[in-house]
Amino acid sequence: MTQEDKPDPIVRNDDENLQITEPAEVAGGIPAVRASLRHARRQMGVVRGTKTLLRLNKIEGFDCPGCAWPDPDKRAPAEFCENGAKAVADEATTDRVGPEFFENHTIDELMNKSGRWLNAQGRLTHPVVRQKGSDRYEEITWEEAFSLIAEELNELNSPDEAVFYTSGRTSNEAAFLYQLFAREFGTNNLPDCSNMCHESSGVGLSEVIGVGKGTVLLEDFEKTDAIFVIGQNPGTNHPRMMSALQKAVRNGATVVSINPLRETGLTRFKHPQQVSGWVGQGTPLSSHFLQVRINGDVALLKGIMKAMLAEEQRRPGEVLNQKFIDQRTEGFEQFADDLRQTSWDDIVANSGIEREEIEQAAEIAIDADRMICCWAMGLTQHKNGVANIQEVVNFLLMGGHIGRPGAGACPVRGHSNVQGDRTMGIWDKPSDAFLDSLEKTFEFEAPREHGFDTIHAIKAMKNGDAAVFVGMGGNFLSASPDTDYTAKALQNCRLTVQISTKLNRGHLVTGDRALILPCLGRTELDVQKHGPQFVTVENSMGVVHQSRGKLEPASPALLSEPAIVAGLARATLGDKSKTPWEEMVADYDVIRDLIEEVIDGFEFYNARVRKRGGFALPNPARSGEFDTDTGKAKFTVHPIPEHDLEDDEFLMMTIRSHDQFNTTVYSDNDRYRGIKNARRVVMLNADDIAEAGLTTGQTVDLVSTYDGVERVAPDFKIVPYDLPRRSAGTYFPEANVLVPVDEYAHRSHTPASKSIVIRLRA
Ligand SMILES: Nc1nc2c(c(=O)[nH]1)N[C@H]1C(S)=C(S)[C@@H](COP(=O)(O)OP(=O)(O)OC[C@H]3O[C@@H](n4cnc5c(=O)[nH]c(N)nc54)[C@H](O)[C@@H]3O)O[C@H]1N2
Ligand SMILES: Nc1nc2c(c(=O)[nH]1)N[C@H]1C(S)=C(S)[C@@H](COP(=O)(O)OP(=O)(O)OC[C@H]3O[C@@H](n4cnc5c(=O)[nH]c(N)nc54)[C@H](O)[C@@H]3O)O[C@H]1N2
Ligand SMILES: [Mo]
Repeated sequence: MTQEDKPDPIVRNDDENLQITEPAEVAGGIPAVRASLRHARRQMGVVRGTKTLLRLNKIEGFDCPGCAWPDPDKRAPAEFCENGAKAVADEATTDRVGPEFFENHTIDELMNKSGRWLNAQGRLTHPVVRQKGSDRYEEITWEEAFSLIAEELNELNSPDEAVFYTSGRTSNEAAFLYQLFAREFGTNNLPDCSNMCHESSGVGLSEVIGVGKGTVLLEDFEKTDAIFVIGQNPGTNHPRMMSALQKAVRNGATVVSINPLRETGLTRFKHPQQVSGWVGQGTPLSSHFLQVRINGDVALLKGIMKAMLAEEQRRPGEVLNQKFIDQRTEGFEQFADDLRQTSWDDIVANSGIEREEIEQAAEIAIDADRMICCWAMGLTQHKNGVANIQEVVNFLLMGGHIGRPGAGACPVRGHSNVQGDRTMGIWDKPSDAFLDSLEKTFEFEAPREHGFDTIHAIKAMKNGDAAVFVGMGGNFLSASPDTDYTAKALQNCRLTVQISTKLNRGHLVTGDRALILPCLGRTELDVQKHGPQFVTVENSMGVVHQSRGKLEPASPALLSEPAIVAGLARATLGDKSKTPWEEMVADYDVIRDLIEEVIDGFEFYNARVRKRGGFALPNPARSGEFDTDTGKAKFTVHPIPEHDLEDDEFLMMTIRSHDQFNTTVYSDNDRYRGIKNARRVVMLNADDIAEAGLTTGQTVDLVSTYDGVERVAPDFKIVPYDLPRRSAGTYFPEANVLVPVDEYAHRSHTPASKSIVIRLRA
């Protein structure tokens, strides 16, 4: 295929045959156990499958690549969940994609296969290259691969024409080396998946509480009285969180869920690893479900807080934590004034929730001595993503719920080490203190100018301001917004390099030259010169611990991620670099010693991480210290976002099904939502379907016309679903073509993939 024939980058599925049944009422239980075992057997065979699942998240085993939820200290015999098991089975599969696969398939041919098919072909085994003008990938040695990349990098006009992307599965050790290489090369262009994920949480929290991370530990769930779960679908995406919620409920806590969808896990849950979870009705979890409109959370939270303020007037001293507000925060008066001026009409209209229901939710918050708020992508992926997070903080601050046991902010991270990668310096906006420290340890001059985040990396490649793309894991093409635009951006590059475990669509839309460098996964034994190595990761609650792979590597030709980075660095930087790349790879303890030198909080890293359960990083807000410019936590004021939809417009959120991990699709089923054999579907309220004269199962094109540009996602089938009027739900990544590259959150630049205005074209 030549560069002139722009391939269609839309994710096409195999033949679909939509079936609709009732959504499941209970999450977990026997169906979840059966689904995990079935998946493991299919990918790995009976023995390897069972052994692998038993090593998952054990103190001596590997960290589950499924999500970043922490592990309890007293683990169940097998602390795994259905979807963690799927993620592991997907990596530990016995199928292989070797050089002969690429001899037999041109890139054009592969473009006609679905993302699901590509992933199902198995693990990548050898480095391969696509030479300029060639229609396929062919085998290349590691040495040749490294010198090809070095040559391209060194020919750039400026180091800032290179982009080094990271997805969140990369270990602390690999991430630290990767950012060091990028900075010794001379750029801060280190975009990561977090830019598309919890960046709004990081920016929002840093501004108002002085730390960009959550402030709770797992044990806080046992001590809390109320948990608000906002814009998150833990039954599918963080199933291990369900055990923590179940325990909290048994201890008397109330769970309130705020979501446009009545997600299965949030109503009832059966613990798949407890006998009591195999029978009976399951634990009722969320008695309070607020079916908010898409992006109606600011309005709703303002409503809850307005009700609290009114109640404080009726019962002075009984609702707010006035002492905390006076001593530890600022901006309360302005904040309270704004709430008083906000009308109930606006609140009800924009949240879609009646005043009475809002007041009931306020009662729960008032009654709670200790309260936790959890959230995920339903809050971060809006234009006002940062405001959403800061409204959650306002809500917590009213009751003094930050900095004491059983209470706090809990952004639930996605990728298993996305938080650790950031701690290690994978960041386009590093602080001067971090760079100073890096320079001192490694004796080089670090670039100071901030780099590209994901959105700006895409634009730079599209405009010719960047020409080499390196992806440390992930699927940049399909995960990014505006698939067609991003495809053109990648095709504009001179070189695209993907360091990967599995084949994905991102390997097919390339620069002039392209490389796939296959690496070891979490599950695999990593033996270096000084013997078997382990890596370390940081979970969603700031606890750093070991992960040790045990399986035979998928191919003897695989290198570990740290070894790949070191190879790249030596080839590119030569003797200019004084960094001991080879020694660091020979023994990862050396990497950890150097991390300890550069980054605060890692004192005695090697010793402490060898202790059972690892160690928690310092977090000032968790201990009641607010590291802001004034030393106080800040109340902030935000307008209610309004979406003035035309009569034929809908507000669309792009979400995950029960059977995918981000861009990796395991099957076309969404068991909990009762949607089968189809992913090109659009969920709509039944009354909206009737009013528009459409029918169930009818095929329509989805169209977005942001900024006058028409973006079309063709052939989506209509599914009636219980969601608010004028809302639409589609799956990520099928609907990413509709997300405009310029539609992103203020300040955090997170793509607004949960609030895209669309029309349906029959
Ligand atoms: N099995 C599995 N596990 C995963 C992943 C996976 O793909 N599969 N991905 C991982 C990653 S990287 C991440 S970031 C997390 C993602 O975890 P989630 O954030 O749970 O994932 P999404 O499917 O994007 O779901 C967002 C939820 O927000 C709701 N929502 C959408 N818009 C709004 C809104 O405006 N307001 C409110 N209140 N709710 C809204 C949706 O209905 C949905 O329930 O999961 C991680 N874990
Ligand atoms: N419309 C829309 N877009 C979204 C989202 C959404 O909700 N809606 N969610 C966003 C979010 S929250 C995220 S986090 C991003 C995810 O974006 P990414 O992290 O870029 O995407 P993934 O699908 O997780 O990446 C999967 C690929 O990673 C590789 N891989 C897996 N394990 C390893 C490993 O151990 N090492 C290496 N080197 N490679 C590995 C495999 O080759 C696999 O094909 O997508 C974002 N995009
Ligand atoms: Mo994510």
